Amino acid sequence: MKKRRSIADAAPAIAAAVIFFLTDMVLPPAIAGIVENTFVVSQVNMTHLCKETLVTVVNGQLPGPVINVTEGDSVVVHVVNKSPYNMTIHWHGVKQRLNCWADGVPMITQYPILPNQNFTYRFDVSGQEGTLWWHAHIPCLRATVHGAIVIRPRHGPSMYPFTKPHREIPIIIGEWWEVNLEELDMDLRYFVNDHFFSASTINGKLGDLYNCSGVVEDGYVLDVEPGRTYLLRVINAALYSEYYFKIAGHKFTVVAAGANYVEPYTTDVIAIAPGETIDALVVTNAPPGSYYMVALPSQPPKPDFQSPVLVARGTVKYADNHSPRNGTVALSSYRGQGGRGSPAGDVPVAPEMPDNHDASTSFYFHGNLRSLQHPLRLPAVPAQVDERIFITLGLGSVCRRGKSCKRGEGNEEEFMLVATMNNVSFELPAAMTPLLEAQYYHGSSVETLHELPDRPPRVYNFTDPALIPYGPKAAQLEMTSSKTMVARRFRYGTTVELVFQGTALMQAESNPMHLHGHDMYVLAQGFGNYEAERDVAKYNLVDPPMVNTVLVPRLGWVAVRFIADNPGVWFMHCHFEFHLSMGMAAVFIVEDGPTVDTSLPPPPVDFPTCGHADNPTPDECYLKTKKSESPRVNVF
Ligand SMILES: *[C@@H]1O[C@H](CO)[C@@H](O)[C@H](O)[C@H]1NC(C)=O
Ligand SMILES: *[C@@H]1O[C@H](CO)[C@@H](O)[C@H](O)[C@H]1NC(C)=O
Ligand SMILES: *[C@@H]1O[C@H](CO)[C@@H](O)[C@H](O)[C@H]1NC(C)=O
Ligand SMILES: *[C@@H]1O[C@H](CO)[C@@H](O)[C@H](O)[C@H]1NC(C)=O
Ligand SMILES: *[C@@H]1O[C@H](CO)[C@@H](O)[C@H](O)[C@H]1NC(C)=O
Ligand SMILES: *[C@@H]1O[C@H](CO)[C@@H](O)[C@H](O)[C@H]1NC(C)=O
Ligand SMILES: *[C@@H]1O[C@H](CO)[C@@H](O)[C@H](O)[C@H]1NC(C)=O
Ligand SMILES: [Cu+2]
Repeated sequence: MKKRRSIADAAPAIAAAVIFFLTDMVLPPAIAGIVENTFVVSQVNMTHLCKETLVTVVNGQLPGPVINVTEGDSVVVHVVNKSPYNMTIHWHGVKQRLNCWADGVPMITQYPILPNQNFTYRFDVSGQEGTLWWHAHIPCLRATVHGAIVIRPRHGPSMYPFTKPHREIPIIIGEWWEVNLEELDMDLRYFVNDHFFSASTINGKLGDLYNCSGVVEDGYVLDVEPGRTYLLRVINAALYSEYYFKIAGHKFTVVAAGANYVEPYTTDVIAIAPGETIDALVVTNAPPGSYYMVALPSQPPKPDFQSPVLVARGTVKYADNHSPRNGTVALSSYRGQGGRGSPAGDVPVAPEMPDNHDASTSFYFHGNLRSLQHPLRLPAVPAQVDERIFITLGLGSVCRRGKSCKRGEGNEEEFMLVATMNNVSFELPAAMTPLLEAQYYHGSSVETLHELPDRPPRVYNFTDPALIPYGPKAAQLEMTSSKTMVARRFRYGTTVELVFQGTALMQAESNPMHLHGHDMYVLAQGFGNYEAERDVAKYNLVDPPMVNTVLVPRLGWVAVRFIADNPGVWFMHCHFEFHLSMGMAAVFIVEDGPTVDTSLPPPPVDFPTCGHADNPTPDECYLKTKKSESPRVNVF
């Protein structure tokens, strides 16, 4: 176990600073460092589509700054909140071993950072290499408050389990929103108005498929040299959509997913859902010229609601004065790939994209990932399962005024749409001590929790497409309920098997399910309804990929296992923002183990408890909160 160092006295600096020191680690005299960053969150005006929009960003940039570290480093990020919003930053996929305090989920792990307040995050990146990302965990603000986390091997790029790349480039797929994101969250939560983003983006650029008054939007340009290997670190930071990503005339070799290495897998298309990160090599072995890179949002077909298909386009541009290293490729060999345009001319070659309703390309892309034998790979999949939870994901209705309501003509506004797991929708209580603080100081006496059940209360044909529109079949199933803090408690070291079952209840969306603080082994997936007798046989117990975000296919299921060996309070939720705002979430509480090395240490000294650093003691604060709250049912 690595010893934690006090870095509280490291001087904050506006510019990123890297302070190196020698470690006492036994293995090769590698250098681990402290990487220090300051994130100033503020609002800036940005103009796209002829319209000035006020956006909340970090250090004036969209996407925000890259956190660039090597495995084993300690990261310090000083967040200075100059925005008018409450803020927290979540380090998506960072395991935060024994460090749940830095996980950045408001009211689950910490109080939000209020406007004009500061907060310092401190965490290590050990045992992980590849691409992760950071984002605001304030509803919808992550659309613009996000950036890449790049973790390189500690002993340098020659330690990559693949060709050392010539350059490494983050590719962040996102969305450009012209609506106020705080209002967007309210509208999603209370289902007031439908909103759409105005464009998709690649590294913050919309691309030449968008124009207004004849002025075309800039696209992201990747300048390349021929005959080189580039490592693209692809991140889906979008609120709304899965994406298909392609580069005309080039193939990808996928080498990592969720900062875990995978067996090299060659494909011409990357399918990526919100919260996922995919590392892929691209060899520039096409005839020198220009090639479009395209990010296409995908969505379920009708009868699901159809949103406009908004495509982001960038360009891979070969340097002019080079001839290809690998000889010339005959024109016909890439024309035949369905491209149009001319590689040597002004018009870049465009890739042929999958249909935007295509679910099987995403299914096969994800199904083809296998974990790579590598020293950082986690131990073998545990064969023994301690707890099994079968979780249905769907939508449902609650009565807006909390009373009973019956669907009939003219009373549609009495219903509120929510998203559920096992027919219960997650709600944060209005005022409370953050759950982690309450759990740390008061353990199992924590109130206001509602247990996530082991299985849905009713069995029905989960994936019957006849449920999708509001029809007579859905009417019998749609009523549901919201509970504060839907949660599960696990003893330290429990092996948990989760089967996520997508349902057709009022929609047929996929669901990218994200677990904080742990990686999950992805054992199997399928379309239709999960059947244990049949599907357990499909489990990959040999080399399943490990991810922090697992995509549950549309009208399908996925089975995962994880070991609850990181004490703390961890959010588990869908990474589609509309599902999260509507309550598709739960909290996993992992209890302390028997030793110091298996127990959550106390909060850092400067960690604000009960909202103020100068608060008396957490105890008094907790009691104060408890008294002022109305009693709630405690199911534990
Ligand atoms: C953004 O633009 C508006 C209107 O032009 C202006 O009133 C406002 O001060 C600007 N805000 C910032 C942060 O630049
Ligand atoms: C990240 O660090 C590596 C090694 O220190 C350096 O080569 C690279 O340019 C850095 N990248 C960024 C985006 O800062
Ligand atoms: C910001 O956080 C504070 C403290 O938890 C809370 O009282 C307030 O309502 C929050 N503000 C918003 C806009 O959510
Ligand atoms: C927050 O940090 C900034 C920059 O380091 C500093 O100027 C400011 O005084 C700090 N504010 C608070 C409330 O600590
Ligand atoms: C601008 O957009 C319109 C509508 O999307 C399109 O018809 C037109 O060709 C575009 N113009 C340019 C210059 O791209
Ligand atoms: C569920 O519905 C689908 C589509 O209507 C149908 O193909 C399937 O047989 C049904 N399954 C069961 C178990 O009834
Ligand atoms: C969900 O629970 C409600 C009661 O709260 C019930 O009426 C409904 O049938 C249940 N739906 C499903 C899909 O289990
Ligand atoms: Cu979802």
